[in-house]
Amino acid sequence: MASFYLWLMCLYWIVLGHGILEAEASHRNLASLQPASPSQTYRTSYHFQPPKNWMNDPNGPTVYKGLYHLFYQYNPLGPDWGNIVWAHSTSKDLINWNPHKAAIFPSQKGDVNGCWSGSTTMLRGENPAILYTGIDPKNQQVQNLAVPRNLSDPYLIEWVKSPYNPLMTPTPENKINSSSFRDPTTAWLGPDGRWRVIVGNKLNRRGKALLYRSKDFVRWTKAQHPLYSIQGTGMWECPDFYPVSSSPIGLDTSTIGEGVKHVLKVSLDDTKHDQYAIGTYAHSKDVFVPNAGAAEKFSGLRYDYGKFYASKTFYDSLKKRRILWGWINESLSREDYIAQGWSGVQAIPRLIWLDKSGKQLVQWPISEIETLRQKKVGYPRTQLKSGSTVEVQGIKAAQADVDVSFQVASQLEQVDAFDPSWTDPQLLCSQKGASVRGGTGPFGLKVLASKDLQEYTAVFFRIFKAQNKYVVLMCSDQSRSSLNEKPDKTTYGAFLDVDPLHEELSLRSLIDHSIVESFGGKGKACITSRVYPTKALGNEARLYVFNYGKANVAISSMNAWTMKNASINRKN
Ligand code: DQQ
Repeated sequence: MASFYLWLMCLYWIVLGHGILEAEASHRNLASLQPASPSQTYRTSYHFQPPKNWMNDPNGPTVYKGLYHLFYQYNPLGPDWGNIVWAHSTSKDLINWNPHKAAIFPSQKGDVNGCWSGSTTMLRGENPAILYTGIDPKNQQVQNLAVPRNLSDPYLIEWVKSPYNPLMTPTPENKINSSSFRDPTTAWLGPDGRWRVIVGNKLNRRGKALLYRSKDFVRWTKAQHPLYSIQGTGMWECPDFYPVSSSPIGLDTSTIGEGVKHVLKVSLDDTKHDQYAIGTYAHSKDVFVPNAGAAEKFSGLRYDYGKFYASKTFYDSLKKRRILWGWINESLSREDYIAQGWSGVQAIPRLIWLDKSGKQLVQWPISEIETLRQKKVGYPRTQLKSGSTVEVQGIKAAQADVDVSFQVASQLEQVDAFDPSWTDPQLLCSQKGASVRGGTGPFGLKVLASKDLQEYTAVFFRIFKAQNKYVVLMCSDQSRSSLNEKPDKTTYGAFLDVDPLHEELSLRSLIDHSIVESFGGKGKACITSRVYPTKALGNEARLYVFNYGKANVAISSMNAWTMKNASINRKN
């Protein structure tokens, strides 16, 4: 650690001399080329997005001196991917954000062609350090370190880079492909006092989480074996590795011990899905051992079955919880998002923990989002008759939070049979969309709907009877979401591990102009979609609850709120 602090002292001198100042100047020049007036039509009201331009992965979210920090991949020059820097915002509540100048931008040989994704680690004494991928002059992916210049600044405005960068490089000896070596995780400290970090990689078609160890966070040695790898999965982007327990109380990233399970998440470049496995971290061998059946291709477990990628968790030491951030990209064509002048939003931060079954994770929007709830409409218990579509009136349906619970236990006589060959819920949802009548279901919500129902996004359930259990399917059907033919309207779906005979079926949707972020079964399955209505815009948008199944269903409770605008440097 001594060498680390010595380096930090030298760095003050070097940086104050010239390095950062020159880089800042060129950064400002680039910023002046940004397009003047981005389109507001599909901008969100309470999801995080910069005022204009391209945004992708959330980077290194953390909390420091009572302030939350979000860094993110950003193109200061325009609405398409490129010229990537780490943009930076801070917040007291994870909802309202203040923008700062970019924290990390090309200024060294080790990142002259881009500052790609990475993570923050709290070193001893709660000092933050960022490991990130730099793109070097040969366009090789290398791993770099940056630390705050002034630890007494809670805003962490200035970051200085290690003169030892790059700290991890691809070489012919280590057989690392220089175009598949990126996105270091938050590091964790082993019982032997050494830090560990994983970096995403692939060798041929084998996806890998390469493991590195270090005593001082500066000199890193590649371990003989990866933490984990799977043949045939392609490049693993943005890996994440963290401990969980079956309570919403989160664990610090370095926690190990009896009863602690670990999650390995990877963002699969091939499919653009964030998949995860639950298992054990065998720390004496430094390997991840997935639970039986959890490994192969991550057995289909996803954080979100819609649009949600390159996600990252952090341990919120303020509130003792683990929080998940994820990037929701556009469903517009490239041509259309460039014309729009911006691209990409961040999902609402989610609390994440292990389900009591131990088989999957559960997610729920952080409670701070409820401070934006404004006007509430509540409905008493009521029957939703077969074939009915009822408007939920009295709220601003284009920016709303709606939470509804259904009871179907007494309505399962007419339920359709489940065919065991139906293993792909997305395919099943696209074959059995919102307008395909079933025994019990489809029932759920029609959101961002036009008054004439020419446009709507349907988020709904459908129940089937398998041999000795009921199967619940949760779908988000975008096929009618817009009269505009051009956006991608793929239907999404997930199986939901809820027993409808004994449990209510809950659905919460966060609706925000062009985002529908839905949580089924109290967060056991999440589906996020981007939609671009042409009629159901602003005050013209409507919200309906519907039941197109043959059986009636009961709404046991339903509350809906208009959401206030968060202050995120956006339209008001
Ligand atoms: N985005 C970053 C990469 C990462 C990818 C570049 C994932 O570091 O692998 O912007 O979206």
